[in-house]
Amino acid sequence: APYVVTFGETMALMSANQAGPLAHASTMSVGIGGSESNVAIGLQRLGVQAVWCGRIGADSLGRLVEREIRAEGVDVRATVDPEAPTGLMIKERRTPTAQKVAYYRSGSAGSRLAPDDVDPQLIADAALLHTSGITPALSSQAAAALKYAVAVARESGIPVSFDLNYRSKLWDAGTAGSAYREIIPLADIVFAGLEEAEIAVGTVCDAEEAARRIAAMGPRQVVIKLGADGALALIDGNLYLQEAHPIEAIDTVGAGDAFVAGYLAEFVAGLEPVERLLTAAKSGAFVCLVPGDWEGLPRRDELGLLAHHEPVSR
Ligand code: KDG
Repeated sequence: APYVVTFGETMALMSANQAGPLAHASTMSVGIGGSESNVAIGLQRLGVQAVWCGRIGADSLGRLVEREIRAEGVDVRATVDPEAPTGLMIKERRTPTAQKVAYYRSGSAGSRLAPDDVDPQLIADAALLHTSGITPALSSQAAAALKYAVAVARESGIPVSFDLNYRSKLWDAGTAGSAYREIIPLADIVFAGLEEAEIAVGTVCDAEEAARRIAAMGPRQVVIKLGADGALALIDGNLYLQEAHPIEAIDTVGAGDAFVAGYLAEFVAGLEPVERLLTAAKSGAFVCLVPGDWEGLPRRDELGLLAHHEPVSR
């Protein structure tokens, strides 16, 4: 059966249960989060087999990461690194509507991801390779792993998906921009928020201009994610606009990954751009409706729920 390969760092994720400064939080919830495993779980829930590769520490949080991703049906290929801890991310809900994210991941096992953690045969037999711009920001070793995986995919004729995923806490825009410009020409599908797209093209512009400039670097599918304003895509030279679902967002972290998972699930299934974007928008909306980076990701038979206004579906 066709499967999608993705890899990156997944961290343990702790979030305070109540709004307020973290210094006054008395209880926290423990979970996991990582852009690429979020996408893998999203694909899996939509019926596409996903494989996630990464590195975890030889610790309880590493077992948590592995167990949670595997519990979703994703095929987990995790290297256990005895020399580094599993990374940690902490979400602080400073006000009921404003969140802050802190990373405790420098030197983590996940950031030590290396080319050796990438199985070339696994990629050569896949339907698609999905990567994100978080990985090259983690370490030069992780950047090398990404370049190796992309090179293997290209040699094997496997489409490459790349989500720019800029994280200002990991690197600056200038460094990120040059890294993006190295990877974009090697990708078939590029996802970016407008600011991320501007970092890649090196100039302030609107979504359509950004998409055209990125497409000019090579990728035939460029999707600009605009959050509550939906998405704009340039696919094989044709322009598409997708509206976002009007929702009351509770936690927008992970919405981009959910969007990517929705798009890629339909791409792998051979569906047309309009359908890819529709499922992407629905999937993104679902994740915003509940706390957590990925927990709200929809199963295929739940996609219609967004249109329901009845509180109970029987
Ligand atoms: O897109 C959501 C991710 O950002 C989150 O789950 C954690 O991978 C993560 C990161 O590096 O921020």
